[in-house]
Amino acid sequence: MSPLVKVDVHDSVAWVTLDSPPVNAINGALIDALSGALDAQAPPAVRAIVIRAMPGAHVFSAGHDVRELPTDGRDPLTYNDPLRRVVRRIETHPLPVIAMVEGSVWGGACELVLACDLVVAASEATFALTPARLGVPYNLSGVLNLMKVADMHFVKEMLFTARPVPAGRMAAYGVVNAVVPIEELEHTTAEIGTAITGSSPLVIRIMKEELRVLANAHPLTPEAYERIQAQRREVYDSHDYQEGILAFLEKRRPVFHGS
Ligand code: YXS
Repeated sequence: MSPLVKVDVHDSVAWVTLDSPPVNAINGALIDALSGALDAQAPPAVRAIVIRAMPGAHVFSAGHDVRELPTDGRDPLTYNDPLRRVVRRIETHPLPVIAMVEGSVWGGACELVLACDLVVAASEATFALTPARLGVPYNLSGVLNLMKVADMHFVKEMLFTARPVPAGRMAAYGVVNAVVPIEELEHTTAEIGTAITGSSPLVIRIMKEELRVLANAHPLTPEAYERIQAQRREVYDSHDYQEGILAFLEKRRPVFHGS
């Protein structure tokens, strides 16, 4: 298995550990390794999957690798972008996927975590949706994925402020299933995994797919889709988009002009 991802199977639960220092930035190499690890898990040997960072991680994942965001006028979040690919892989995987979170989760990594079927977080964990801080026009399916797990006002607060939100508040809004002290994190996650392994994998597989299909059942006219895409292009063709990426790479606050 790639050194970027480690897999250990205990009691029919596959523990998939992200190990791409320093911050598990979501890039092509990490997503290829993670997708390969997910594809290798199947019943009867495995009945549930846990995605985690290395024990003691201060950063679960810093989100999309900013250095892989295009600056030549291409859409930064297209269908085949690594982040989009791994979110779909998690959503369509026949096994339940549990995100076990310690440390801070940033940007697209929040969507990766929230695409999992359950989320168990350490008390100190935080979640920050940061596209607005980087000048990145999040894409439709990404925004829908956030709306599927949280109330609209909470999603807008996270997207508009880009501030880290403590795990306890995420749980209060039903986004995180359980928040526990760091020393109980693995045990609590393992208990949930074991409870799942006692159920019919066939029934879980179809219920997971039923929920995915129903949650994605949002009619959208071609005109509405094209209008949104045109607005997104206005953003990734803008000064603000270039400035957001440059400011990050130059380790300074961005100066946005709204154009
Ligand atoms: O300077 P070196 O070479 O040591 O590298 C630094 C950072 O540049 C690098 N790094 C990243 N590289 C690529 N993509 C990233 N997302 C990223 N984040 C960090 O890691 C090295 C250590 O970072 P440093 O010195 O800042 O560490 P720290 O412990 O002080 O702070 C860790 C973070 C994660 C709090 C800090 O690095 C940070 O705020 N990173 C950016 C988090 C973020 O806004 N991510 C969103 C990425 S864009 C995305 O996910 C979507 C496209 S969207 O924006 O739409 O959601």
